[in-house]
Amino acid sequence: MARLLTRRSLLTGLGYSAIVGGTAGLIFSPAFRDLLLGSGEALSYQSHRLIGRNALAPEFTEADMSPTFRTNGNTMPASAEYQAHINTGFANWQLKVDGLVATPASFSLEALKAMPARTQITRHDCVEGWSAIGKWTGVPMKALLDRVQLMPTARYIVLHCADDFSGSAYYESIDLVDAFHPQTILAYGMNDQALSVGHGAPLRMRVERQLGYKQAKYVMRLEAVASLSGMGLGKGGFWEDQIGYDWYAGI
Ligand SMILES: Nc1nc2c(c(=O)[nH]1)N[C@H]1C(S)=C(S)[C@@H](COP(=O)(O)O)O[C@H]1N2
Ligand SMILES: [Mo]
Repeated sequence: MARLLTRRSLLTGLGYSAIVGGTAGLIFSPAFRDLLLGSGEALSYQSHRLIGRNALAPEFTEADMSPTFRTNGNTMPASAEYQAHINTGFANWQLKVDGLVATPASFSLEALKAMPARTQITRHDCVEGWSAIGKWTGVPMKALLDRVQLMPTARYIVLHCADDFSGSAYYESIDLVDAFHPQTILAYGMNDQALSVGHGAPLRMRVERQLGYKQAKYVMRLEAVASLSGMGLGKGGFWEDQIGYDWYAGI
């Protein structure tokens, strides 16, 4: 709530004309040709972009960390492939990075851990009405994208997950501003421990300026795409497809 109020006061400070002008630009920007945003969502998206591509979500101290951080959604992917990874301690697991990239690549957990890491203590906000502050450690998505080199036609990064609900795979997507944002990481550590299965082992995204359902767990593959229309039901994510949650879940 505090952050929402902050954003509102910032918007007031920027003035109405800036927002209207910005929104007109937004509607015609190529990134939105294949997405129909609700007006509240467009305002949220555009206000974040006005505040700045690299504006940071608040970070907290160890003293602020929640004593318990509950799990939500799937907590144990059912697929045989994932079960095999659990049995082998993710030793043969690899993150694929492909799609519209110059050099598709796969990264073992060890390879990801050998890359420069970022640790951040942030607040997770679930639309179902709970929040928790936790510490996340992982590799910035930017570092992976720099390795594979996006093609100029790439506009979104799709995260393919190992789990499903009744056969519909969980997936999520973000634009390139969020993909290259310094706080967007693929986390393998939580609260100074290896990421647990319940919280998305071996790898989950943290995209800190958005809500909980964007924080994809059990990430198996990053795919660079030009359009989200061919993914799932075309709305850019599992909950976006199923119940119409906003694709841009800014907080
Ligand atoms: N793959 C996958 N990612 C997911 C979910 C899920 O069910 N499957 N649930 C989402 C929702 S709604 C929330 S609030 C967070 C919960 O993360 P946690 O279990 O670490 O608390 O994960 C998000 N990412
Ligand atoms: Mo959530």
